[in-house]
Order: sequence, then C-alpha cells, then structure tokens
Amino acid sequence: MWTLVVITMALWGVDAKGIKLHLSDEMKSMLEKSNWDHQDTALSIHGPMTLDIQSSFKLKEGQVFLKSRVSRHKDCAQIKKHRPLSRDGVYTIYPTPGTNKTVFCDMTTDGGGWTVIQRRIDGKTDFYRNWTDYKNGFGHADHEYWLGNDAIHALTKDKNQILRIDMMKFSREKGHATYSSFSVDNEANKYKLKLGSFNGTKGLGDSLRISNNMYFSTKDRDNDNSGSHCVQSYKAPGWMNSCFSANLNGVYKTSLSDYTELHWQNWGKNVSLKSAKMMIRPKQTN
Ligand SMILES: [Ca+2]
Repeated sequence: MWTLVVITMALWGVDAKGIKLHLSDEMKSMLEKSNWDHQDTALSIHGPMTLDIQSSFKLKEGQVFLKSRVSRHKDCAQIKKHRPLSRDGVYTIYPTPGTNKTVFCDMTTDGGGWTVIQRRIDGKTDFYRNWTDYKNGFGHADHEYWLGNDAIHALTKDKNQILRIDMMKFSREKGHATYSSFSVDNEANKYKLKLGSFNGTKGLGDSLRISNNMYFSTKDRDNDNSGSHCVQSYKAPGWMNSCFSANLNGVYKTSLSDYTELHWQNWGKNVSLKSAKMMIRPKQTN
C-alpha cells in the first residue's frame, strides 16, 4: 500500500509535507514511444539522500524488469564521444572490464578526449617511488598522479594510442610534444616502451627518444642499460636507458642543478619545469 502511494506521488508530482517531488523517468518516455507498455514504477527511499527507482515494462508476452544501466567507459575518449559536452575534470574509467581508475580527463586540448596518465603541478606528490607504486599508480586524479603501469598497459596494448606531453616552464612558456603511437608492454616484459614518430612545438626536441624500447625502472628496480642505477642516481623513475634526456618524474624544484629535477633537456637548456602532463587518446580514424 505504501508503495502505491509513493508511485502516485512520483507520477503526478504532488506537494507532500512541503517537498515537491518530480520524477523524470527517461526510460519510461523512451519506451512509451515503442511497443513496450509501462506496468508500474516502484520507488524506495533509503535515508535522506538515496532513492531507488525500479520500473517494469511489458512487451507482448511476459514481463521484463529493467534497471538503468551505468555506462562504463574504457577511457576519456569514449566519455567524450558519448557526452560531447563533457568538461575537463575527474572521471572514472574502466581500462579492463574488472578494473576501474579515477583519472583526469582533458576534454579541451586539441578536441579533448585525452586520458591523463601523469600530471605534475606543484611538487606536493612524491614521485621517487618503488615498482609497486608505479605498477598500481599513486597520487590523486584531481592533482598530481601516476595512473599506474598496469592501467597504462591495458589502455595502450591495442597499439592504437597517441601520446601528448604538455609542459610549462617557470617563465610560463608552454610547449608540447606528440608521438604518433605509444604503447607500454605488460609487467612480465617490464612495461617496455614503444614510441612512434615525434612532433614538437618550435624549439622543443625529442627528449624521450632514448627511452624508446627501454624497460621501466624505479628506485628499487634497475632495468636500465647503465652500469649504475639511473633512478637512484637521478631520482628519475621511468624508461631509463643510460640514462635519459627527459626526467618527467624527477624532483619538483624551481631551478635545475643536477638533473634530478623535473625537466626536458631538448627545450631550452638547463631549466626545470613548472608543470608537465602526459596524456593519451586513440588515433583519429579520419
Ligand atoms: Ca643499471
């Protein structure tokens, strides 16, 4: 009986105890235009903030219960495709069916749809970390973070992604690099990096090239080509050769003194960066 009363309120939108309840049932309006007949709507309130609505519909035979489905998007490009007006911000993505990650989506740069995999803003997050941290990711999607090598592998294993790196100096000069393809192998193959061809803004050269085909190294894993341990020498977790030209996971400092700092060597000499952002999206098919 209680349910019936609530249904009536929901459908007609009456004033009850000073609260006007409006119910917009998108599924109902969609199905009314088809052969489905709306049977009833049940509504239950759990505490002040949660409302569950279940509607049932009938085709010609039998009864089918329908529930609103939550869209699960693999990356920011899919979110942008389904909701073109999406803004820059934090979203949940599902790199594989069983895993979810909160990420920052850049929905404005060059058409948007970018999944940000790394972000540096102000140095409040420590990037000098171990293998497990880089595997799983760390930091916060609304601030500084590393998405996680397992997730980056899942997003790039189809070898259909491009990489864009946006950088800014403390002088506020901005530049960016793009790579026509970007993929990271699985953990068994030490997250080996594969890069396509480079393009950069004027004066900004390809500092990631010597990291191509390299394994990932962290402060507790030396997978580099050097007799020393590049990450420990330069606080530079990443795809170390012997050792690097770009230290995007380096220490956040306002000036450069010993190459442990966040920097990109082929973009003006000897300056550290104020911000850096690595992001990926599928290659355009047109
Ligand atoms: Ca070594």
